Parts: sequence; structure tokens; C-alpha cells
Amino acid sequence: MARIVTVGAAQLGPIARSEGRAEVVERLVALMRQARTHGCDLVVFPELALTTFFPRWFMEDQAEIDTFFERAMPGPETQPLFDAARELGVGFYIGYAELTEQDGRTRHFNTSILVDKQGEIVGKYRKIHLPGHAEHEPYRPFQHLEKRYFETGDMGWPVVRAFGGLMGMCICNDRRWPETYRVMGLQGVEMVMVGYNTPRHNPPSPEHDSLSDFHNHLVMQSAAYQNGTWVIGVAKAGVEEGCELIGGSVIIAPSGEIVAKCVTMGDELAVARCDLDMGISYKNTIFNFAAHREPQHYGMIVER
Ligand code: CDT
Repeated sequence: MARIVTVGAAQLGPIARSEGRAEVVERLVALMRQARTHGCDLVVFPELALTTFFPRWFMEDQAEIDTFFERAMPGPETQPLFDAARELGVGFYIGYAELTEQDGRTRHFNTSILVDKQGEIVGKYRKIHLPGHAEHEPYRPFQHLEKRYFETGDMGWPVVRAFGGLMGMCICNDRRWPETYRVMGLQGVEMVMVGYNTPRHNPPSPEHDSLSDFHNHLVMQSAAYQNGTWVIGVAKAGVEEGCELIGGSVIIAPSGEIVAKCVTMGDELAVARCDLDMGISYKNTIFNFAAHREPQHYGMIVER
């Protein structure tokens, strides 16, 4: 029997700095309801999907910074997402800023979770590749302070059994690094979910700006093919607080082909029926890792 997971790539348009969690959660639940009407098993939301992309501002007051973080998941404002999952029978992936007490200190991570159709958290990931910088850089029209506000994730890239397959997660800048997918590929991953907030303008390298959409798809399509896995890439898109974020949310088959794509810069659902068995022929032939990898020559990529 085919293992079909019907997936909704639930792109979000801009979230204003003044927009409260309750308003955002209403938008997310509306997309989940729409997904239900399309027969979706799972919806994928972007990175940091509950607030505006706050690393664009330099802040020194930790209390102010912490207003963008979730202290519990679910918390009072995010509980409706879990209730909707159970009511609709639609699971979800979502990114959020996580504040937690761990090892006797307060920790801040850029996190995502996978929630099943019963509303239970079945997977969690903390972003490893944090882009940008840690100090204010006045030459930039907007900041990208992920290295200031988050710690490097401490969970590796776990792959979990859910939705009838092997599911993996990564977050935004992770998608540009082949190691991200290969660590999951080595665990047999069949579907990788990734949310992103990608400014079209990258101040240190403006000569790449016109290639932003191309690079976005290039990295995810090649990773899907090279690991025989579905990749679901979902944007927060549009002009958010004066900063243009790319859209182009996609569902990519293990062939590397885009099978569904968002075409607006707002809240939008792109849907595809994803056959998890489609990766098998890639995993058994051209990318049969056991037969063809040569790890004795790969040592350099894990040295500093
Ligand atoms: N959120 C995130 O990781 N964005 C980065 C921007 C890179 S430029 C600092 C990305 O790779 O899309």
C-alpha cells in the first residue's frame, strides 16, 4: 500500500511587530482549516512563525528580547493550534523562539516542533546554523542578529517516525548546508520540513540579491535528490516592517522536482500528495549510501 502524506506548505505573509500571538494563531488555524478541506495530513509553517522576525532589530534589554520567546509549548496563546490539530486531524510543523531553563541556566533557541494529528509533540529540533552577527552593525539597513539572540542548537538533527514515515526538521539557514540533510539522510529520512525568513537583501553580499529565489530552490532541490527525500520549504514572505522577505514556498519530490509552489507573498497554502515510497528508488540505486559512499575520504568536513 502506498504511503501517502498529503502536505500543505502553509506560507505566511508578513507579521507586524505590533501583531499579537492571538492574531497570528488565528491566521495559522485558518490555514489548518483550509488544509483540512484539501485532505491534508500535515501542514508546515515557517520559522519563528508566531511573531515578526525580531532579529532584524538590535535590542539590549533582555526583558524586551524575551517578549518574542515562548516559555511553554503549548502555552496559553498557542494551545488553539494543538486543539485544532486534534479537532481537524491535521498535524503541523512550526518554528518559534524557545526560552527554557536547562542545565541551571536560561537558554534561548530557534526551535521547531512536529505535532501529530492527536495534538501531541512528536519531534523537536533546535536550529544549528545561526546566520548573521552578534553586535549592532550600523551600515546595515536592517540587522540579522540571530547570533546575538540564540544559542546553537544542541539536539543534532533527529529523525522521528511519524505520519507513517521518517520525518526530519531543519530551520532556514540550515537548508543551505549539505551536512544538514546528509545527517538526516544517513538516518533514512523520507521528509524534511524547513521554515524560513529570508530577506531578499543580504547587506554583506548585495550582488547575490537577484539570485535569492534561485538559491532558495537550488539548495532544497539538490538536497531532496541527493538524499532521496521529500523537502517541504515554507516561507514567511512579503514586506515585513520594511524588510522584503522572499516567498517561493515549495513541496519538492525526491526526484528534486518542485510539485507544488506558492505564488503570492501572503498567507497561502500549496498542497501535494507526497508518496513517501518515492524516495526508495533513489536510496537503492544512485544514492545507495551503503554501496557507494566513501566516508574514509570525508574526514575533512568534520574537522574545524
Ligand atoms: N532566518 C535565516 O536563517 N535567514 C537566512 C538569511 C541569511 S543572510 C543573513 C537564510 O539563510 O535564509
